[in-house]
Amino acid sequence: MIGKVESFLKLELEKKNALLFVLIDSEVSNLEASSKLAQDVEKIGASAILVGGSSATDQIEMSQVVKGIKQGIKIPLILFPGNVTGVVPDADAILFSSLMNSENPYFITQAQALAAPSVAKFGLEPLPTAYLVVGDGTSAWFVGSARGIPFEKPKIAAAYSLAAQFLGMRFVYLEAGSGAKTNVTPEMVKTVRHTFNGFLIVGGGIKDVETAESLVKAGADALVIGTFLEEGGSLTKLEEIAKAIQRSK
Ligand code: 1GP
Repeated sequence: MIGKVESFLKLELEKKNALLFVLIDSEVSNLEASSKLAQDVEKIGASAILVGGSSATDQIEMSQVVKGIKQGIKIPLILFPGNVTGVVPDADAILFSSLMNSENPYFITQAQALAAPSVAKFGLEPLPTAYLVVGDGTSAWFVGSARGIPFEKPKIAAAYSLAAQFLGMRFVYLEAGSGAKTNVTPEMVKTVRHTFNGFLIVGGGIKDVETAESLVKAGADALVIGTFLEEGGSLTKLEEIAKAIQRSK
């Protein structure tokens, strides 16, 4: 069933060519900094805040950060769990993801089974997502025991995305990994776009307008940016990225 957050994202996508999601790692920024950051990025046009990541494992801290951020924003707060510890109350939705190209079944279905009762209990809207790790050497790749899809093999990413669609998943997240040196290529995004008829999220290593524009032109529906801000990137530049992707499809 399509819930409120998914409907909101679809509506946003009708108004804007592509959306900006900002990833906040609850273990990098403290509560105060995270709340302020979320409010600031909402003002410059971000459509959702993601909280989580594969290295965020302190559930108590995450819970506090989520609660704190939620009070100050109107855009959806979506959990982006790296494990069962990423499931906390007070968020609006969760990228209910299967790391489809993991070599460990735990990350494909077991963590999901362990987490599902809490997702229901906390009233989180599950966004059914195929999480595909591209390349190697990142935390998401290592922690998730992923057999990274080679950057230059877009057809493999497209095959996984089509499988995801056949399995009923409405979101695909092409992930190069947080702080990745190389982002997912526009060629891969284009190939997946031709195959996958759902909401296409792309993230990992995006820090400039040019890259962001090329990924959106290739067919990304939303870009996720995290490290750029963690490393002190300016809000002015993020706003330029937001404006560029909202008009460039
Ligand atoms: C990581 O895709 C997200 O899971 C965002 O990547 O931190 O490199 O922006 P960055």
